[in-house]
Amino acid sequence: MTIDTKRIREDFPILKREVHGKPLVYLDNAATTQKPQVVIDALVEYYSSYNANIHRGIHALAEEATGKYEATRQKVADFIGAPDASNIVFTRNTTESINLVAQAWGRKFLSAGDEIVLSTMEHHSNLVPWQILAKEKGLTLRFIDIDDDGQLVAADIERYIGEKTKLVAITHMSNVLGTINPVREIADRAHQHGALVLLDGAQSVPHLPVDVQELDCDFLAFSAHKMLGPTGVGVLYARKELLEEMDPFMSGGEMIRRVELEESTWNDVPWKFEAGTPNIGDVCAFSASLDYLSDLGMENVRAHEIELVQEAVRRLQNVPGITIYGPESAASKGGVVAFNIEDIHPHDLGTVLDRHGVAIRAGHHCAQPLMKRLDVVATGRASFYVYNEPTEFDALIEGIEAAARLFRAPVHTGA
Ligand code: C6P
Repeated sequence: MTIDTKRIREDFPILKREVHGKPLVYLDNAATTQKPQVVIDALVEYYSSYNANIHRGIHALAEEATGKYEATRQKVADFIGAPDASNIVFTRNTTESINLVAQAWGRKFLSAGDEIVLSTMEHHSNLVPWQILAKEKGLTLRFIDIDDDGQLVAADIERYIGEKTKLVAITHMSNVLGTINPVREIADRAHQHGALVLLDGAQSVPHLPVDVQELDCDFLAFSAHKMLGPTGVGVLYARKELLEEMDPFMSGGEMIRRVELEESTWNDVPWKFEAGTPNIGDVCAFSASLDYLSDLGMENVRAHEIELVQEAVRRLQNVPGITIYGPESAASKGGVVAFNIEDIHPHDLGTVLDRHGVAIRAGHHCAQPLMKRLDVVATGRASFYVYNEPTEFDALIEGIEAAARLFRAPVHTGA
């Protein structure tokens, strides 16, 4: 393996626990990842040694907290190759980052007849905000479809990104199919037509090396909790000119320069978009997650997940009646395997697996239009991260065999 999982697993206290008397096999990393001790310690350190509000105090604690919070902003910028810390806005999660763009950019710059290009594999977070905006403004939404391999249809990219397109908002990596989309090619085409590009990086930034300048995206949204960090911290990367011309999203304290009774002016970016007291402790702890991933190296994280996904697919393919969704080639796929097994509802499978200590996700994965496109109501989904190892697939397969025994005739999958 490219990554020393034995050593890494020692850093994650939760991996030592048992579930229903079985060792925990955590395969629900696309939902949220576990946290290493350094991140837990960083959170405790904030509350036990420098808890203070930021940007307003002149005492030592406030200065320490402000320094750490702003240093994390720089670290995030470095992690995704952003030109400057001022390109980084802290939000609560990917969902809020996308809503910020819809409200602060979309409401100001889009008007009736403008088109937004999305895809049929989008998470609800990159769908519903655009539906609401489209209704309000009279915009048209266009959808790039997927082919049988779970990849975007190239002809749809050509057909839908055109003169009327003002924004292409697309996932970099699908949370169900695992598909890694050709976002640089999409950005090139969008820019030729004067459109902007928003990437939903909720699944890509935690799992692949991502460089916003190489990808040439205008906006990138992602969440700390999916990359070893605390919940409650999201990131919006945006080009600085865009942040400057956008309206505020939320308003109140912190985001202002000068307030009069009747009107106000705005703070510099990125603080113009961070109204009120932010999630200081969690942002400071996020710094430790970024260090952890940088020390591992994102190329190594990606290589490790390719190995895991290949092995998982190899084992799962032997299960009678299984359908696996998404690209066949591991090179086009992140560490996610969604599947259905004939005669076994994914929720039943998830429940039986839980009794075996195996945590997967079962359901629509906040991608109901994609479920409809795949003609299923739900799928099971196993998703991997840096601490997973191929030996854990034994428990996954045993759990599936147990579910098959419960819900239909016995099967023999072999190894
Ligand atoms: N997907 C999953 O189990 P938030 O909840 O805001 O941190 O992330 C939203 C989000 C946006 N885009 C994509 C591609 C995502 O995968 C997610 C979160 C989780 O698949 C929870 S639904």
